[in-house]
Amino acid sequence: MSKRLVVALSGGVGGAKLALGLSRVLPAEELLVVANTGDDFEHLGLSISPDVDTLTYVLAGLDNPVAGWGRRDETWSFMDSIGELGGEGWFRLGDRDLALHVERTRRLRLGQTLSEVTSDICRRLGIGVRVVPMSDDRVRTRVRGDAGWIDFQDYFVRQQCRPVVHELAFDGATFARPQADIMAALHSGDVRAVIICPSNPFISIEPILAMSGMRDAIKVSGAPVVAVSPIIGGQAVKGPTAKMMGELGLEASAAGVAARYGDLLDGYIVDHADADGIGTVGARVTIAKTLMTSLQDRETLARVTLDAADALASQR
Ligand code: FO1
Repeated sequence: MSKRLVVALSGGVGGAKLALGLSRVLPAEELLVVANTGDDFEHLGLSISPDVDTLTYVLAGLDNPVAGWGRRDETWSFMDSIGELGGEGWFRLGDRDLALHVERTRRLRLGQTLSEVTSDICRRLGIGVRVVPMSDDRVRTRVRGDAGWIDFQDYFVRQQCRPVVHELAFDGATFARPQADIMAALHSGDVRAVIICPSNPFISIEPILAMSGMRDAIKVSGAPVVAVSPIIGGQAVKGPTAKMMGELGLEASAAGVAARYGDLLDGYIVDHADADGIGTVGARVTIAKTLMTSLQDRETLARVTLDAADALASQR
C-alpha cells in the first residue's frame, strides 16, 4: 500500500490558501487538514473558532476573497444593531457567518465535540476533505504585551496587532490531546507528507506543535515534513508575522522561520525573493513562487510542495 495521505497543518488566511490548492490537486480522501484552535475564544456568548471557519469557508468556496476570513455576500445587520445596543462590535460577525457561530455554540452546549460539529458542518457545505480541529480540548493563545497578558483576538483584532509582543503562551496545550483522527492518521504508516502551510508559525502552527505528543507523532509517521515559508522578501504576506518575529528577537526572514521549526523540517519551500539569503537551513530548500494570488497559484504551489515531499521520500 503506497503512502497516500497528506496531513496539512493550517491556521489563518495563508494556510487556508494552500489547503485549497492541496484540495484541488488531491482526491478528497487523501487530504486531512489540521486546523489551529489557539485563536478560538468566547465572544457575545458564542464559541468562535476563526481558523476552523476560515478553512471551512475557503474549502467550500464561501470565503470573502478580500478579507480572507468570514463569508462572501455578507450583510451586517446584526453588527449594526449590536452597536446600537451598546454591545461589542470590534469583532465583525456577518449575518451569515453568525449562523455558524450560533449553531456551533448550540451543539457544543449539547455536548458535541468541536471536531464532531466541524465534520457535520463541512459535510453540509459539501466539503469532501477532512477539516479537523487540532484538539477537542481547550487551547488558547495568549500574548504578553507591555500591559500584561491579553487574549489573542484582543491583540489581533481589537488592538490590530499594535501591542509589542514580549511572549506568547498556548494555555492548555500541554494537557490538550491532539484530536484522535489526527493521531490515527499519523500512526497509520500511510502518510505521504506532512505539510506545514504558510501560516504564522507562532500563532497558527506552534499551538498545534505545542500539544504533547504532536511532534513525536509527526516523526513517527515517517513522512517527510515540508513547510512553505510564510515570509516573502522579509515580509509576511498578511498579518503580524514579521513584526512579531522582530519583537520576539528573532530574524524576520524565511530562514528565521525555518530555524523556529528546527529539526522538524525535511523540506522548505522558499520564494525567489528569499533565495539568496536562505543560506543553509537544516532542510532541503526548494525555490518557488510562494505568493498565491490566483487559484492557479494555489494549485501550483500545492504541487510544488507535494513534489518536494515525494522527492524526499524517494531518498529515504
Ligand atoms: N479579523 C479581523 O482583523 N477583524 C475582524 O473583525 C475579524 C472577524 C472575524 C470573524 C470570524 C472569523 O472566523 C474570523 C475573523 N477575523 C477577523 C479573522 C481572525 O481574527 C483571524 O483570521 C485569525 O484568528 C488569525 O488568523
